[in-house]
Amino acid sequence: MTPPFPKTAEFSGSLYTPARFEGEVYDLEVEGRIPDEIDGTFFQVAPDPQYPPMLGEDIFFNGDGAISAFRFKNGHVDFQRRYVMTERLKAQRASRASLHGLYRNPFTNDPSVRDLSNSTANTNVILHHGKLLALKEDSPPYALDPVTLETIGLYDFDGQLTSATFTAHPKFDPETGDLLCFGYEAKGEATPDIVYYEVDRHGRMKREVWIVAPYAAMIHDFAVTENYVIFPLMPLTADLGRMKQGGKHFQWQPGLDQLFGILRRDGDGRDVRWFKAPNGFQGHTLNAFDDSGKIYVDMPVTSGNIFYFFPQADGVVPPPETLSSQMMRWTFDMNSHGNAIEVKPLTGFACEFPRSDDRYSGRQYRHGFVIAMDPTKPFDEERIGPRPFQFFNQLAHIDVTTGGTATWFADDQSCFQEPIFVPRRPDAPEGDGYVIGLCNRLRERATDLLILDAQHLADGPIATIKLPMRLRMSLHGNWVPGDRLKAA
Ligand code: V55
Ligand code: FE
Repeated sequence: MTPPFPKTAEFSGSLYTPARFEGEVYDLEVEGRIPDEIDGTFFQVAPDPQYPPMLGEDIFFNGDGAISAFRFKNGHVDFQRRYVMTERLKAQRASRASLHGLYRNPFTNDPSVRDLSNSTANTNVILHHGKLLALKEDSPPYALDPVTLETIGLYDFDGQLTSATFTAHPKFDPETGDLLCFGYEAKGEATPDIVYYEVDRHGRMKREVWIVAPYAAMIHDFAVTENYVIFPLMPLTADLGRMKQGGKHFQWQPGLDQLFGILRRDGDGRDVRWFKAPNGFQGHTLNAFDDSGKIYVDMPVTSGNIFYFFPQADGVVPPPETLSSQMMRWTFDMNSHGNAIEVKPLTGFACEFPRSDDRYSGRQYRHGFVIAMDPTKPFDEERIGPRPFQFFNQLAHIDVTTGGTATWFADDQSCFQEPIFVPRRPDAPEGDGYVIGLCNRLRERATDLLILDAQHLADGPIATIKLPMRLRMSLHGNWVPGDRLKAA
């Protein structure tokens, strides 16, 4: 018998109660109209634990990866959801119990899974070289069939992957289709080694550059421009000794700066420079570009540790309401000799899960799309309870060239998951298209997929696609145009 999940915030409420659903729904109900020109698949992944945690509690980031596919064609959407059949999920199903301990601490796992991959494959999903890759930053990718969502297995790029790990936030070069990616803790748990790779669209490794960071710490997202690679080293350090004693993989360090390691894309890594900013929490990359030796990285920053589950050494975590957060433009002057960064706000509001028009990835650009939090907007706390972790009540469009913003607030029960931007046509101007994302209705315990016109977000959805079940909070996903899947 599977016991119930714990009643903690990590496993309860409309956003975090595990969904554990696998299956298919043909032709979802739609309110409004889906434009025929939207042709392709929205793939995304949620941490969704198969079993209640072995240790009695666990964090959101440790759930088993479950992939959703929303396939758009001729104004219709078919839905499919399947777990990534990771080694750890297979072992759990065989023993009908969780066998894994703390997040990214294999020393706390059941001895029966000691030699298996620890990956949950739960953070992002991309299409590369005809394969769907489910990513977790502590491990190599898992490859899946993009049509059936069947798991093929761990993928080491046909033996070319020399790193123990692979990022969940790779980029694509918009001109070549090359996969631009990295691994940190690349020589094993808590090592300070970082490797940068470029893999062409035929799966051939074109570039491999190794560097060593000042210390082992989380590098969750990164940025690549035409000429540079930027690694944000967060003040969340890893320590092998602590892990061996059964402690957490990461610990927040209030005394450390935010570091940014910058190297030339075509160099050998010996030119790496570490820029620094005061202690804070670097978020996800909206986009980045370089121009005449200056590098511009658009990335939100929070004033302190938002990962309450990775506290500092004395156990302290700041109450979330004491933290402030903004989208920032970080400017690095490669012609300078110092290590200072110019940091200037792009928004006045807290936002995360930023997306841009991927056809402009790493290039000068204008349009950003985020989910945002406006604490002054109404929320039905009486019936829903307090706002959960990662609660965002608005969708927002940011024009990074003018600072102009447009927002859409749904109502007092709704919150958004990370959206994607889908161009209206392959040759449409930048930002002309649709913003598509999941919206959780916390009071109704329901989930809808919404489509908005990217240039008219404030008008609200042009289509609301109804799911006949509630989906759990997810992380990242991507759009794959229909012709790319056929070609695969
Ligand atoms: C993040 C998420 C992760 C992880 C490390 O959002 C960082 C940041 C879902 O797992 O393993
Ligand atoms: Fe992420």
